[in-house]
This record gives sequence, structure tokens and C-alpha cells, in this order.
Amino acid sequence: MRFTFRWYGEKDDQITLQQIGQIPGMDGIVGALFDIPVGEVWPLEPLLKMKQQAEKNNLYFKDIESINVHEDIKLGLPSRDKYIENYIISLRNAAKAGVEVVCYNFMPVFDWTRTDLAKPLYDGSTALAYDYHLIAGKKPQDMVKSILGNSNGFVLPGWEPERLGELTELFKQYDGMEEDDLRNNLEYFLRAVIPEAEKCGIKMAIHPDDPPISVFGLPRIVKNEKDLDKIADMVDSESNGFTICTGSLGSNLKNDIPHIIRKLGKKKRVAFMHVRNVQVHEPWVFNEVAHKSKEGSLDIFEIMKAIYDIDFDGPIRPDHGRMIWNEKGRPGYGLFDRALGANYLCGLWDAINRIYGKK
Ligand SMILES: [Mn+2]
Repeated sequence: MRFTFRWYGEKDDQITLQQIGQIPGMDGIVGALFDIPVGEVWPLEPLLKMKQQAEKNNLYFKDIESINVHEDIKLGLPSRDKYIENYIISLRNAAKAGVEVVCYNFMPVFDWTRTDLAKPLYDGSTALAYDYHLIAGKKPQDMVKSILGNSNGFVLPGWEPERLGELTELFKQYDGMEEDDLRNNLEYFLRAVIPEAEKCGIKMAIHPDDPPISVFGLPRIVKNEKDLDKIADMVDSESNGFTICTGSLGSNLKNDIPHIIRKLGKKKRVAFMHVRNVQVHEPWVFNEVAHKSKEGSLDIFEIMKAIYDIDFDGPIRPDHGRMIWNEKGRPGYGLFDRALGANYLCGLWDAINRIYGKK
């Protein structure tokens, strides 16, 4: 298993590779080329550059998050074949640069949704939060405006302002699309991409919907165990894998995450682990918290134990952190709380190894 930390690149991240390399137990970065518009080919050269930059700081670059899937693929438009072709070339280039795991999502329009990017917690820290009451009866445009208003000037993945101009148009295109239609479009994509990923030694890792419920009437198909099973069955390959994001799946307390890890782990389909905690107040009202189990609704020890039990050998990363110690950073992606989260996960991992074996 490799402990990793998401990095937005030297242009877009206020956190340096040296800082990441100084986090105890950190093995690698999770990177992406944010300059490449969705749907275009990721060239080899900048990927190699990222690898060199990481290695200079004693970090691996073996994991990408995310090569985004073009909307035409999700919509099932005739133009999807061209974008699928590009996607496959991107995977090949990533493999040439030593990449082993590629995270992606299949959420229509929005990558993730929150109603507050800086909700004050009891200790004066702030965290991302979601409250469905605040969305009920609102237009997506209103939510987008409020999100962009408190992002500390950072461009958030999936919320790029240029994409949001097309929001009304996009919603029209999804009008009437059911979950099964979207599932068919995912299957079409996977049937084309997974054999190629397999050939070049890459594991694709679909990220759960965040939050795992329909927002603004859009279909969502990566919400729970049943959804994951359906996706696993679409193409029988270890390259058809999952990112188990505990914070996304865990915002629905009905999702038994250790069980899901063990079940998919048996089939070697757990490709990437995102571990973070959430505090769920009532269904679809939650906020993010520090990683420690007692701060939230998830038992992080049980989750780490499940990861141990499946002999997981892929990347794991702390996921979103709170803003603490007056840090001003990209919401969810500051340095301090994520570094603390990484250390907590490393501590649990060491203890589990001591108790149960010697991995
Ligand atoms: Mn995640």
C-alpha cells in the first residue's frame, strides 16, 4: 500500500512537493494535468515532468485523479467515440509515465456538491458541508454562484467557471435521462476503455457520487453497494476498479463501508482508497470533520482493518481536511488537517500491522 497526497501542480497548489514529502509516512502524490480541457488527450511530456518533480522529493507519481470523462460520453452522444479514443490515448501516455491507477467519476454535470465550503465547527475550524434543505427548491445556478463565492479564489475541480456557463444547456440535455440510461452509457465507455487499460497495466477507479443521491433531478449511479455491484459486473476485469471514498459513500449511513471493501476486495476491484470521516446529522445533512473516528460517524479503525484484510496494495490518501490554524487554502485541500489525517491513518495502519501481522 502506498500513502499518497493529492497535489494540484506547481501552478495551482499553494502546497509544495517538499511539504508533502515531509509528512511522515508519505510515499507519493496523486496528480493531474489541470490545463488539459476535458476530452482532450493528455500528452506524455507533462506527465513525465510531474513524475520527475515528485521523484526529486522522494515521492512516487503512480496515481492520477482524475482524467475526467467528457460530458458527451455520459450523455451517450455520437461524438463520444472520439472522446473515448482520446481517453484511451491518455491512459497509454499515463502508463508510459509509470501511472498505475486512474480515478474518474461518472456524475452528470457536477463532480461533487456541497452547500457550504466553510461551515464553522465547534472548535473554530471550518469544513465542507451539505444540507439538502438549502438546495430544495433552488436552481443549480444559485448553488454554483454561492459555491464560487466562498472558494478562496481557487478553481475547484468540476466547478470550472467556463463549464458553468453551459449549465442551463447541460441540464436540458439530461432532461428525461434515467439511471439505467446513464448506466448504459457507462457500460459503453467501460467496454471500450477497460480492455485497453488492462493492456497497459492501469486500474481504472470509479469514484462514488458525492453526495450519493440525485441532486437537481440528475441521475446518479454510483451511490451504494448495489450500484457498485452493477458496475463491477459490466466488465469482468481487475482494471474495472473502484475508488472507495469513505466520506462520499459514508454520508449515507446505510452504506456499510468495511463490508463493501471486503466484498470488492475479494474480486481485486478496490483500486484506490480515499479515507475521511463525516458527521451525519440526519439523512442528507452532514459536514466533514477531522479523520479521527470519534469526531464523526464513521469507524475509521474498522475501515483500515478491512483494507488490511483484503491485502490492499494500491494507493490510499487522506481525503478532504478542515481548515485549521488560520490556513487559507483550497476548500477541503489545505495542508495541515490533511497531513494530520494522513498521520492518523498511518498510526492506525502501524498498529493494525503490529496486532494482526507484519505487512
Ligand atoms: Mn473522495
